[in-house]
Amino acid sequence: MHSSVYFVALVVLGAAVCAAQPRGRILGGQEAVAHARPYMASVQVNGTHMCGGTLLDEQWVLSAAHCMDGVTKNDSVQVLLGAHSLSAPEPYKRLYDVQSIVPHPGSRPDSVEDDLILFKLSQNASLGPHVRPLPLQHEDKEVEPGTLCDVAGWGVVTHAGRRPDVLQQLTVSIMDRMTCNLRTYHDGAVTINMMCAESNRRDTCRGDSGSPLVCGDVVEGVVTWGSRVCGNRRKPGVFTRVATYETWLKTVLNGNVTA
Ligand code: 5W5
Repeated sequence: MHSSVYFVALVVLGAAVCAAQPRGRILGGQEAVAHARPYMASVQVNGTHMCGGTLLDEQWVLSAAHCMDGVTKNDSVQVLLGAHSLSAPEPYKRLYDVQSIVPHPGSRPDSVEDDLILFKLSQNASLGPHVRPLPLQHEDKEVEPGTLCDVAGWGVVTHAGRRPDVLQQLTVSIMDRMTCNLRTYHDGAVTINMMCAESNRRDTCRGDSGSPLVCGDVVEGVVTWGSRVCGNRRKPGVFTRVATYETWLKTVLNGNVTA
């Protein structure tokens, strides 16, 4: 009699704990509609996914500078386009070699400032419905707090670090910078070149760096930051605001900077 009461209590407790956990996927998101984000890139080091990226035109992919931390000349850096599954053969999926890597000159391994990088593909990407660039926001205007934006990636889907095979997506709500900079949040680290999104259970995580934050039909931000607690309400997702980098981006894409 007593033991069955304990058993029922244990089951109820177990169910409550499970309901409180993100049910996988980017951390609380879901599998993306296959190829609905034809601009999505997987930046790969030695054949494995390291970061997300955005195809900007036939030759250039935007990602986060931190993605190359610790990467040396002996490592291979490639960009996967047209993919939904990282492992399955897919007709429009192709791995491109990288001809040059252009980190933002202000980026440093020990800093989150200017966390952007451009990869020039060694061949033009063949464009089509499954591989298509996405324009960047160029108007330097804040995205209103509460705006719902979309982020996708192949980053880990559990706190234990399980890697997904297929692209995951999540809708996040933009948070005002003032709240994001509170002492118990990011404590003043979020500059005007960055923006925050709510991270209560549903959040980006390891391997999502470099992925685009898409609001409406433009890229507003790039997933940044080094090590973070994922899914913690007080540690919002931080994104580099692309609009503030328009001059640098245009200079590199127009071929006026070499690497
Ligand atoms: C990253 C990374 C990685 C982050 C991917 C965000 C892997 C920083 C490289 C640059 C191991 C929370 C590493 C396995 C890190 N970075 C990249 C797969 N890639 C966060 N930083 C966050 O593959 O570490 O992602 O909140 F993802 F499949 F496991 O990001 C928003 C914890 C650690």
